[in-house]
Amino acid sequence: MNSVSELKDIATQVRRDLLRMIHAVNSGHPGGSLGCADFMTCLYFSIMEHHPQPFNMDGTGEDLFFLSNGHLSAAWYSVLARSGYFDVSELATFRKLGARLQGHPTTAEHIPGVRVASGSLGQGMSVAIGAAKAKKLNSDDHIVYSLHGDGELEEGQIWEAVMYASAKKVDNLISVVDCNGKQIDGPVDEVLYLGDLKAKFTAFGWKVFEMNGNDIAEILDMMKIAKANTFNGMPIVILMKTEMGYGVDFMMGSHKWHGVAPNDEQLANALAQLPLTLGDY
Ligand SMILES: Cc1ncc(C[n+]2csc(CCOP(=O)(O)OP(=O)(O)O)c2C)c(N)n1
Ligand SMILES: [Mg+2]
Repeated sequence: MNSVSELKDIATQVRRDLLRMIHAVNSGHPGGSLGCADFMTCLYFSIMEHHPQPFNMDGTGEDLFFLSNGHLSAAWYSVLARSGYFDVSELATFRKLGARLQGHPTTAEHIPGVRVASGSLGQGMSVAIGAAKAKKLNSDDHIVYSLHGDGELEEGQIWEAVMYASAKKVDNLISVVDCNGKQIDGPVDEVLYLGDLKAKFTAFGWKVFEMNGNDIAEILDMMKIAKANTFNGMPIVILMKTEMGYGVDFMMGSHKWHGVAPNDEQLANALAQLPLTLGDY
């Protein structure tokens, strides 16, 4: 169990990693990745019971995580490497031809930690529900987590999955929505207003929690509460408020950094705001 200050240091290193990875190939998605770095760090370094080595594709006997908003791959790969799934030096191959660390995660490359391809938005909740149901059928008493973008909730498949999960009492599932209010083309409210998400999920029969996803202590507290509410007949969703680009002042507050790489000068400026903690890859 890592302390809040240790988790903060890891999240800072994850932010450095993902910015350097994206900068090196001049492509990727820094905004959402920076916003969700705290949550992913908490998940892999404190919340989940998981076994990086040897990696077991079946995931039997451990908690599972599915990244449905697969464009946040840079943050996820960093967290996977830093938590022991593969060597951190491999982060230098991000998005390169033939590399295992593709821009959107795939399974064909057999990268440890990745159990399903993602990037085509809307599919990950259905996947997570399937995995959660499989755990129940196998009497495997573990939890399945999934992460989704708020823009991603505009996909119809999400709402079919939401409806299914409560009707079938999939209560070993904790889905988290990255509520950064932004998506590729602008503010979510302007692209397609989602309305009152808390009321919607509640109406669909889910237990709803809210938290600030850029406050590590709050993430730990709320995830503990969410966990305590599993196996209670209802699926759980956490509406996680984050800031796109969190941790780098000039990347915050706009959707502009959804999918744009920093140039040399911007990288240097960003890294100056994120002190080295664990050592760069
Ligand atoms: C099915 C599908 N449609 C469109 C896209 C293109 N796309 C990639 S990211 C994105 C925006 C998603 O918004 P959000 O989930 O809020 O992610 P954020 O911008 O906050 O990282 C879109 C439309 C996609 N990846 N998959
Ligand atoms: Mg968003």
